[in-house]
Amino acid sequence: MGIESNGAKFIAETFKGYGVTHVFLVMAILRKTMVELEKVGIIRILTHSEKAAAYMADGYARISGKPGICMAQSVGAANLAAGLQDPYLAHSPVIAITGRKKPVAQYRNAYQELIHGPMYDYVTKYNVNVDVIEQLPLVLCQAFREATSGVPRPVHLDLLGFSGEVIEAAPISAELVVENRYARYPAFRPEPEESLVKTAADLLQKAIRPVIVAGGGAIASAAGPEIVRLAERLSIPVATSNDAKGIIPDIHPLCVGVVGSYSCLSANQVVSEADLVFYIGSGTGDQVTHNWTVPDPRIPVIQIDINPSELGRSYRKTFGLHGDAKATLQRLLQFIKKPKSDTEWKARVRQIVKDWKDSVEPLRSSDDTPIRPERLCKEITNILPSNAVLVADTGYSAVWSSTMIELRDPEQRYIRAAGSLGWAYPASLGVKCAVPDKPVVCFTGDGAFWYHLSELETAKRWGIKTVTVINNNSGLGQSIIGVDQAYGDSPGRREDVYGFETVNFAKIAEDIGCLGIRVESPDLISAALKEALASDKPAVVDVVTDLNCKPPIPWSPPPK
Ligand SMILES: Cc1ncc(C[n+]2csc(CCOP(=O)(O)OP(=O)(O)O)c2C)c(N)n1
Repeated sequence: MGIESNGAKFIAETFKGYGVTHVFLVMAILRKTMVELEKVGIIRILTHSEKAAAYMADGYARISGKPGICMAQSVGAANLAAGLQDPYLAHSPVIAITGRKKPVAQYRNAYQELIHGPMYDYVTKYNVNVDVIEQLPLVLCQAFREATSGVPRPVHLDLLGFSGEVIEAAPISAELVVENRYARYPAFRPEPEESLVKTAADLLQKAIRPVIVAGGGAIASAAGPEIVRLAERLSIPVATSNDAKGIIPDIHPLCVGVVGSYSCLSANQVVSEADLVFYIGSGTGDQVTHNWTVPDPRIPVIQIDINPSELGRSYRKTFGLHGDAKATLQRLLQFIKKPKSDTEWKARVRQIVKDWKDSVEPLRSSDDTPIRPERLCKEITNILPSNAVLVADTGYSAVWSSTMIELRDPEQRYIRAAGSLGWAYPASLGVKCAVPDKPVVCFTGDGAFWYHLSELETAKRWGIKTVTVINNNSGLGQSIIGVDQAYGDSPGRREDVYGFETVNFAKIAEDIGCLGIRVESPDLISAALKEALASDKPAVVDVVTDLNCKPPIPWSPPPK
């Protein structure tokens, strides 16, 4: 990079150096940089809203571990910030770039602009203004460093000029520096002291009824093989948070399913019966613990986390190991001397899982119309390619997909919204951009899909060939229980606050130039999914389901 360079070229070359392949944006932002990005072969995905751009960058980041980049001009900054909530909660390395008006426009009713900083404070770990070109080389590298090291999370750069034009036009002579370590997470794999790892291994070997709860941190660390090895050596059952679903195949004899509030009965029961819980990269928040009832707060815990502040945050009897999950488990495995097989605990766990699976099988095999979501999930299980990425929305979409779809192959991945309704469809497009050779299937409700329906056009324009399965019950199914409770016996138009028109999303998809298939009978689901997966267009499989189907209330331990 020589004297000739400017901010636009510098940004494009830096992105290229860090391995960025796509950026997601709404114009007008960094227009000169757009020209330079094209020159270096980075694809610029124009979206229909800033929030969708952030979600696409998030999906891209979660599947690849590489920072996902999204951008918006000054007036789009608030929309973009809203889209950072989910990646913040999910520990995803998104780099958000906005423009901000020059000082001459400030403090005198600048058109279209609020102060950006505070809007980003709570959804980023690094939130800075870039006022002069001399800052650019440092903050760009720092953005990648912050996003990928320690706990990955979004960062925000606010460049001078409402579209960042001041920074991109400025001459710069700084040398281009690319630190490959920060091109993807985990940038570092720290390990705890050996004596602590040894003690943890002793505790695990002495426990009679241990259980592993793997969380999103275990996925980020790619610790699946180590978790399975440890589980098999000591016959420890493995439950996962929703984020870690798939880290052990659902059909593995030691897998007990997803634990917490969006959970399998078997997982909650097994974790409640354990005498030691081993949290691996899990935040022990209200969802994964079902409001800290599963397990009981008095239970002894071992916990591995890359962030030392997490160790013991919710369980007071925690033996903490500060480190990367994979590296720490590799160490710990060296101290497991005597394998345990065929324990009573393992037999008990197998029985619990069998009972649960037997109890849901009639619903998974139901021939009812409108179609039951459980049946839809069974059909997806049977069709899902062995290297597929399943991207799920929040609410019942997360419950159905994480409890009723089985991931049977260790190659399959599951990614779900950290809670923002509507996240999954644009996120799945970002996932596909990052892993174009893998089949990507999005599982969403119609309420969620409505949010970013317009991105079907983006998918068509760029040939982003995903399969979107819509559990279309013409309403916000998960909202019904709460509304019914609020109404009680009193009459009224309760559907006003959860019901929608009946809409055929397959028709809309077809109009936009995608493949659309409407399915109203359970025996046609399988053929529709196959056709969608084989199609050379982005596909929507619009499955008409029953608004009144509810997943079971999560299992809670009986009061002591
Ligand atoms: C941004 C946002 N707003 C509201 C909610 C609350 N919420 C969670 S699930 C849900 C209903 C989802 O409806 P749909 O996607 O159609 O799926 P269904 O429950 O019908 O299966 C709502 C309103 C949320 N999680 N996120």
